Amino acid sequence: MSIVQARRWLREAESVAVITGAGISAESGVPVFRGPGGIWRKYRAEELASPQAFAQDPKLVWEWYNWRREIIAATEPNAGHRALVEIERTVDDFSLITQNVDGLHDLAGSRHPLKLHGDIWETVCMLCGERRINRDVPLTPLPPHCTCHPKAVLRPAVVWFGEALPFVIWEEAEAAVKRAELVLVVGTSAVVYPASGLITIGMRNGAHTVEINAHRTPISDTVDLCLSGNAAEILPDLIDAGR
Ligand code: BJW
Ligand code: ZN
Repeated sequence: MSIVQARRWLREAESVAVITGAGISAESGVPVFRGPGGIWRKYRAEELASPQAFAQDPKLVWEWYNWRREIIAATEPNAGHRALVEIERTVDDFSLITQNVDGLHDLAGSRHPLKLHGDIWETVCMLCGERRINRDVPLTPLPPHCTCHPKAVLRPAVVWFGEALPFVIWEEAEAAVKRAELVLVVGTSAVVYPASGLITIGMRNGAHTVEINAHRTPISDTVDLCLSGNAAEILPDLIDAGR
């Protein structure tokens, strides 16, 4: 089986769900979490992306986000992000589910990316709960504070380990993979739950599943088809001779 088969599934599907991870933004220059380039200073994502880490050292965690915001602010969507916008234009029932917080799907023109893990360009007040868009790069002083109270600390509006995913977005994502005839899984190590559980839900509900990844992952043996390589090349190739 090959990309020809994937093109056929894409052409024939009336309902398509795409699940993306950090790998789709790699070609734009955004570091992935796991594997080469996934370490910041000496820390892994699992050590920083948690409420406990933030409670212990909010400045350190914000420094990590500042570093990432600086990198992301200088990037642009790549051909992979743009190919998904093209696919969205041609499929009646299309859902884009992303674990990414970088906002590159929005910038590319995707209409309604379902952001499972939040948005790095938003802050939320730990005291009053107000969410705000904030594009300051770098953000200073650290940690930033809310205007509601001198001691009210802002955190990034993202989902950390041990925290629940936004309920309504999760419900939409789950419904989308249940309806989907084709689930495309792009650039994710598929090790973080519950996001990776969406792939299994799609499979159980009869979707064809296609993984696009530079390396093999724990789901490579269970999906219907693996397309091995760079998402920024494979996604455009998928639609070239497609619809
Ligand atoms: C390319 C490429 C190219 C490169 N082209 N490909 C034990 C077992 C199972 C589960 C658990 C467990 N212990 C704890 C859990 C649960 C935990 C979890 O899953 N942990 C695992 C790590 C073990 N999950 C949670 O805690 C979640 N919440 C939860 O379960 O809540 C329960 C609850 C219910 C009710 C009330 C309360 C609680 C929350 C998970 C949140 C994850 N958050 C992060 C940070 C977000 C904010 C931020 O960005 O800072 O999300 S962690 C990080 O990982 C980030 C990502 O979205 C996520 C996934 O990473 P992703 O996208 O897959 O990236 P990588 O780097 O892993 O992979 C990149 C891939 O791209 C690779 O495969 C490359 O090969 C590929 N690639 N270049 C194509 N050019
Ligand atoms: Zn506040």
